[in-house]
Amino acid sequence: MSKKPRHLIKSIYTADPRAHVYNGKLYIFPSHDIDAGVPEDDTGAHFNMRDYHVYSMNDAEGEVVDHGVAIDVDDVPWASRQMWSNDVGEKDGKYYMYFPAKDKDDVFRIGVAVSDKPEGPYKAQPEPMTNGISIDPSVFVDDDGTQYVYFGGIWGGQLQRWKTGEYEENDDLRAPEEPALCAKVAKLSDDMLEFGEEPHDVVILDDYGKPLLTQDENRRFFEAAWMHKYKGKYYFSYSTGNTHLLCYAVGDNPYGPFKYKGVIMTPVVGWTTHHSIVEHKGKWYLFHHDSKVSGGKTWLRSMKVVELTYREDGTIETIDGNADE
Ligand code: FUB
Repeated sequence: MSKKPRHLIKSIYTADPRAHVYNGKLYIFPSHDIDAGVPEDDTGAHFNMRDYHVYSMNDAEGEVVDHGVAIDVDDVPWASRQMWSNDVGEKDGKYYMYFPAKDKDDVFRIGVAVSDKPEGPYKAQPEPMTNGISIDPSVFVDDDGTQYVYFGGIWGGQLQRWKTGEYEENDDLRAPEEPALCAKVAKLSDDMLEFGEEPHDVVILDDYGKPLLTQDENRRFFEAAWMHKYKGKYYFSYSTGNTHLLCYAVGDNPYGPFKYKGVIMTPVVGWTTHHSIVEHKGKWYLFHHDSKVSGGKTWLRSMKVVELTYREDGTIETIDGNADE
């Protein structure tokens, strides 16, 4: 594969692709963007998605199979709107989709839905997960089989409303010179339906061992948390949101702290940037999205893939978000 990103699907709009290898194949779990006619605002109300499709590929260069709708917002008893970025984990042959949506009080919560197959259909649990707050859940399985979910997103993702541990309708972030709000991580329970522990903060440190500050908008966490392991190190990657970068930080265990290392991808066309990183058949891939196909409409994105290159020292070569195959 050339090292320029290529679009995977143009028949419908797909975003936030989370990729995993199940049964030897690449499965992709994206959001399904639609033109719902909701005016654009700072909370992201125009991202008014209502269902998820699942995709699979035998390899990253190959054909993309659309398995159709895996679950719709009407199938989720507690949800009202905005089915944002989801992800799917596996245990003992069952598949668990973690997804955010606004509940009937317009608060983002994270729920679980279960299937016998990666492509679904998925059946939702009646209530969101306890402590399942904010957006963008992603699943990471460590070599010992322990499963973790990373999650959270500021601004429209409402993480700032949980600053005190309780929900408050207050969108103030921490002060500019204070440590930035962090993504969260928690082990999953044995039945995969709840967290098996209180969520921890995912702290990102600068070169001097100090947590990144709220004002450090080119490096601090905004949304799209993802974890992968490369040569025994834990790579936490994420979007910086309003500065439109995909960045990464490296640590020695799944909880961190993680030391900031650099930019994986420069800004793409569109406001959001989002991704996953996965190894398949001996190569590493970055799945991501941009808004080129829709002519720049931020809420109508299209998923893409590009091969990722690690340098000898374990750092990642920065990819030009604007280049195309
Ligand atoms: O797709 C809706 C939201 O946009 C996601 O949850 C964010 O990460 C951003 O990509």
